[in-house]
Amino acid sequence: MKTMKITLIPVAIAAVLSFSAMAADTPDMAGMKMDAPKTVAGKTHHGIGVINTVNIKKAKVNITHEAISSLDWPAMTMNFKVTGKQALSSLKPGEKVEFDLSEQPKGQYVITKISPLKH
Ligand SMILES: [Cu+2]
Repeated sequence: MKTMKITLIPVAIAAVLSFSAMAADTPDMAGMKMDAPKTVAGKTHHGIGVINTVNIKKAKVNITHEAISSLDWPAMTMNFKVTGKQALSSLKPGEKVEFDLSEQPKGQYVITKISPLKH
């Protein structure tokens, strides 16, 4: 009977340890998911440009933007995907805008905020 006790106790301890490890994992993983866009990508850059075209259906805008020094980007014309519920219909070609740019995990840059440039 003594031998049974000795073998059962480590099993019980192992079961408790693995259970608490699983319980501890859940909040850690949730925290990692939340932090990922901030640490891996997700840095916000600020740009100024002029709207060329607005594609509301695809949530895309074509912008000729000024140089963005935080990205080491020269001035250029390019398409951007716009995330979130932006009022794209209020943007007009030829309009000067300011926008926030965020790097997504796949290295794509999306506009997270865009509005007419206030003088
Ligand atoms: Cu560009």
